[in-house]
Amino acid sequence: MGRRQAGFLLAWALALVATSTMASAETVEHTFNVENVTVSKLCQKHVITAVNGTLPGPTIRVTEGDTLVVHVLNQSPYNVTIHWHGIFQLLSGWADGPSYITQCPIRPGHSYTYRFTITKQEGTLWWHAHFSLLRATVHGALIILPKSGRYPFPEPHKQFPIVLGEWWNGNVIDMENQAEAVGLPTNNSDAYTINGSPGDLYNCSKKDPFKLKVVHGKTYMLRIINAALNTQLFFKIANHKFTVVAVDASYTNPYVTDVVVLAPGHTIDLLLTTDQTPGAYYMAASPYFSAQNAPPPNNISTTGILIYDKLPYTSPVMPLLPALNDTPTAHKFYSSLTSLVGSPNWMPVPTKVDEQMLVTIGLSVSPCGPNATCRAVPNVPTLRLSANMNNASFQFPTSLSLLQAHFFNVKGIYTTDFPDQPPLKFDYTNPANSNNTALLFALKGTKVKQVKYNAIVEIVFQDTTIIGAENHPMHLHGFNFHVVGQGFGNFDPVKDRKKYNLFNPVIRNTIAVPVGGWAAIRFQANNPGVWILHCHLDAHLPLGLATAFVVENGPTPSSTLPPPPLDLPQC
Ligand SMILES: [Cu+2]
Repeated sequence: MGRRQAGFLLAWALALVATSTMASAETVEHTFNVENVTVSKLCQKHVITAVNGTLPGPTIRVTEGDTLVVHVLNQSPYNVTIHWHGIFQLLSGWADGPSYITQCPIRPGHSYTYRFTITKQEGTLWWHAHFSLLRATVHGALIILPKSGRYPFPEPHKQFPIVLGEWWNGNVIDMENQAEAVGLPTNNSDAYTINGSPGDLYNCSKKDPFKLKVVHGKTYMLRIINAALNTQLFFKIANHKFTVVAVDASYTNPYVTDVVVLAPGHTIDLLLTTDQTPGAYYMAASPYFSAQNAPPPNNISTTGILIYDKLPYTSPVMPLLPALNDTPTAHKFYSSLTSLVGSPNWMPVPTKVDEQMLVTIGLSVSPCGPNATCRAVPNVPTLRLSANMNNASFQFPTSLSLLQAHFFNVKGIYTTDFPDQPPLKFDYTNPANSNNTALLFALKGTKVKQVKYNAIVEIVFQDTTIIGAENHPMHLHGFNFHVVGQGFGNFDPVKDRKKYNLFNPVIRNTIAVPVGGWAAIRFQANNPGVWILHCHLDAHLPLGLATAFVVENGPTPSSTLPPPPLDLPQC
């Protein structure tokens, strides 16, 4: 065989290998029946709203490049929408799902088909309801497998989704309506859950904890999702270490730790090596609570059990979890993550910033509203608790979605005057702000920020101590962003910018802004549409901790948002 022929054969063999491991794009189709079902939990029977009768709902598995088609049939008595958390929705903004932002809700007895292609992302994401508090029980994992069939780390023996949740003994829709009527946030939850089960530390929950059966000496991938509504969660497995390899479906430099923390909305992919004495070990999640001047949450850990194969049952070892207010442990984890330069879909940090924004986030009070009596401020029935960004407390529209208003040029639904800077400069993190009534008030409105196609946006989120500082997990739809910096206290534009990581900052879709501190993010607005930016604590979203980006069309058909699908729900 001549050298040329051998070279050809080698090229052919490589091509064959490439075609055999590269998955070709497919259409993956699901039907979601959203319906009320009766379940037993914490010693009682409850009626919950769930997808296809399960909690968590069905796990969706796709390969990058696939088109996902989900027919949502709303057989529940409530309005519902489904959001595909972390999916870019390139030119498919009509499928993003937040109610009154990209669509009107799907009314009871109606249906809507979400259809979108998953491009340039792989890893663990999830789907959840984006109406009222329904995501408490309407959520599930969305796993995007790499098109190449390969990970930037050794192939794990097996992989498992671990969905952390939060449970209320009561109807969450009624709960939100009651809280809204009197201008207060919703009540704390009654339990946390791992894959739907509260676990051994809760009453009537010993029968059915989540069990993960493993064999000794293997490496497993856990795809952890925080689907809780209002609570950041620490997660540990007794005696075991983790190697974090991705967060929010973006690869990270391998980070070894025995504890991780996830804010609502976050996901973590980690590798777990079963290298301990064969036995039973608890996995456990407990709250990280940073809010000042707020009632502390339930502090009973949810547990599951890691069980090494072929063993007589032994009583599991319990991990020692961080304290409820262990901000140093949470911050160490969040600030130690870096992106894996050059890994699939990795993007360098945009350097030239077109839109520079400093945005305060925090609590406030706002008008109670006509014909209502509020109880948020003693003896002042005209004021409700609210939350705001740059002193604007977001009011959701009710007659049309923002995306429809933008696309069809309907005036009067929103205004484009969301401020780039706080309207009033003050010492944002001075503890004395908590009782400074001059800073308390925020007006309601539907203010958005409009940007040109492909604009580079930098947002510095600045927590305030008004009413009380708190770590708010800020989630942006439609884009990932680079977290170029974060810290405590007031952002210092000169000193803090010098310390930005512009080389390998972590890439996320949700940033837990340090309590009484700041975080700086950058993204490129390369997706025309309307994209909500909001606190992923469901206690704060209806209070108004949100705004939206209206991203204009670009110059070409491939940078222009197509018209809505014909079955887009009507308000
Ligand atoms: Cu918040």
